[in-house]
Amino acid sequence: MDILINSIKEAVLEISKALKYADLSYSNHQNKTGDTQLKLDVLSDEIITKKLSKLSCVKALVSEEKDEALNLNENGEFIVAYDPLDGSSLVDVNFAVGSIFGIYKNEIKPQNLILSLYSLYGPRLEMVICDKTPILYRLDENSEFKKVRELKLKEKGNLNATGASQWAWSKTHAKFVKSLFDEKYRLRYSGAMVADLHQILLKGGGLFSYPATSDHINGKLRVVFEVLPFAKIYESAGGKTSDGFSKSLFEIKIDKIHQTTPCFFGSSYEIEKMHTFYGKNNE
Ligand code: AHM
Ligand code: MG
Repeated sequence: MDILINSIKEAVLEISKALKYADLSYSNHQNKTGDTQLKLDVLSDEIITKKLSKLSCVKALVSEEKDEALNLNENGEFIVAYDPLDGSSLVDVNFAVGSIFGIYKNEIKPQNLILSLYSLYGPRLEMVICDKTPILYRLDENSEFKKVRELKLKEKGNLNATGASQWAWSKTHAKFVKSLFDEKYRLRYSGAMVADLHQILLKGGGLFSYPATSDHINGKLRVVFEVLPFAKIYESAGGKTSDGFSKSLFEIKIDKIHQTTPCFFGSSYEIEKMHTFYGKNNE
């Protein structure tokens, strides 16, 4: 596992360098979810693929930017699922973006997710690595990731990040979001889940949600390489997750590698409050 984590760190460093100077234009291809790929999405995917393909412990790679799983070593133990550059449409405005990784043992099932990692390319380069508890690392002047601290969520926060178009929200979701603002929650939403979830996690609490909408009834965010890696991190930090109805995002059944789901991540208070709205008035 250490070899795998080190290779991911090397890939993250390389992506961070590419972000500074590489071409910001679009390619001619769409990924499986229909997004036109930026050249940077493709380059980040290639950097990760090149690094991880060298490892005999890697059974397969599953990427947001690949239509199918890339099978590597039949006897490998780990399937690495990743979003190579989350929030990539924000690189042109110079916002923070990141890479998200979920390491599954033998087979892609929620219970088999044994390690989650993400990087955040902001003013500093940071990584969070979580097996049992999420730990924050920051790159130092010698290009080494140094441990900063363990991350824990409080019972309740005061930030609210909710995605998608408001015209497409359900009435239930709109009422729930309003109830948080009525409680003096403050709006924080950049459009890169990796940066928005990182902010809530480091500030100690709040809610991030990407609900089901009238145009996308299963939400937008992808289960295998976006939602479950963060669900592990939030639950390990003492928070809670749900798809709006479930007790945890880990209850989900995975049928397809590019499957999406509505998702809620937060401290206990916000998720419990969400259930009081979604449980009663489902309209
Ligand atoms: P990406 O992986 O193609 O960058 O898309 C995922 C991103 C998330 O990071 C973010 O939370 C969401 O899409 C934003 O979508 P919206 O603008 O609909 O709120
Ligand atoms: Mg993404």
